[in-house]
Amino acid sequence: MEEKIEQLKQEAANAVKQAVASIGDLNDIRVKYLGKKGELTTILRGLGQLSKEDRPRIGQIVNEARQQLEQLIAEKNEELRSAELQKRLGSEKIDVTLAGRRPARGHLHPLTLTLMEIKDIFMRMGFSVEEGPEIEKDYYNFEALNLPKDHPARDMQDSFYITEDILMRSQTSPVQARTMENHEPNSPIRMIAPGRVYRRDDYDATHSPMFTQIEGMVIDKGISLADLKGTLETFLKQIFGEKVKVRLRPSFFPFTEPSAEVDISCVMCKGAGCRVCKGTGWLEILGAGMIHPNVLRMSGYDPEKVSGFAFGMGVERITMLRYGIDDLRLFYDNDLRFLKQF
Ligand code: 2NM
Repeated sequence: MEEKIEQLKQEAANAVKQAVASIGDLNDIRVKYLGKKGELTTILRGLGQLSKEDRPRIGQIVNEARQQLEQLIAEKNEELRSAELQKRLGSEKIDVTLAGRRPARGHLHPLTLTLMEIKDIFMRMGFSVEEGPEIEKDYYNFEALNLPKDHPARDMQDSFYITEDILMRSQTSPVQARTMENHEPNSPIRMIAPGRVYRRDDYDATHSPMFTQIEGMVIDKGISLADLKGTLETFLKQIFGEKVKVRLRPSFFPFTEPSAEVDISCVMCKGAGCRVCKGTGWLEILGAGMIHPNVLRMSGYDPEKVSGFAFGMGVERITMLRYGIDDLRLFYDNDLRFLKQF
């Protein structure tokens, strides 16, 4: 019996020594020898069958063996735990000197950037920024702006009508008419109106059924074509650079008389002639003119007492020229490869 116990003890001790893989292995050994049905436990249970003289002696030996084994297992357990800890400390260490990871941040759309810059320039010149509805009355969109009933822009083919007298605004000029209406007759106005406008255009590289416009207007006593030219030149030199040249060509708009197209020297070739300016050296950038007497009268202003100029431009076109973008659709496609560049 003593030999059997000694043998079991040795066997268990060897198993503990070799249990290097995990704490789980060690537990298997504990169950095998010391568990409820473990080998040393079984001997302890069987003490009753031994003679009275043998019982205390064998009992003592088994208990000693159990205690020694418990001790060995506890030591090994500690050893494995500390090895595991060292291993984790080695592999999971944090480099506190490493540069932080920046969270991905969004940014403004290129059209918004251009709009903000244009607004800034005009605000520095004392202009207010006015807004109006995108769903507009035919009266403000056309009638108040001296566009007669038979004007082609008023055709269902050219504008998005919602009812007979309500449509998606085809220009931001209705905001000018509304602003005049909201002012004391003949009181001075310096304003711009940025926003979306809608036209029945096909969607291709140069046309979109929705685009962004900025129009503006100045009304006061004695406003002349010289004020128009000086103001727009000041604006264009800030947007496209001091060196840019500006010229006015005669044109026609129903709401202005006289009317002009405003060109700048080509920003790509500096006026030498290239593909973008079609060899002319000039780019059409603005429409403008002196506000038609009928337009002033319609909104309660007296063309005998005050005069004014007005202008309009496409924000997409200006953005394309500033950044060298050749396809209008890029603004609306939401392709991150494009948007990320601004
Ligand atoms: C343009 C070109 C020329 C314009 C005129 C007016 C108003 F309301 F004062 F009569 N607003 N905008 C105007 C004049 C717009 O866009 C190409």
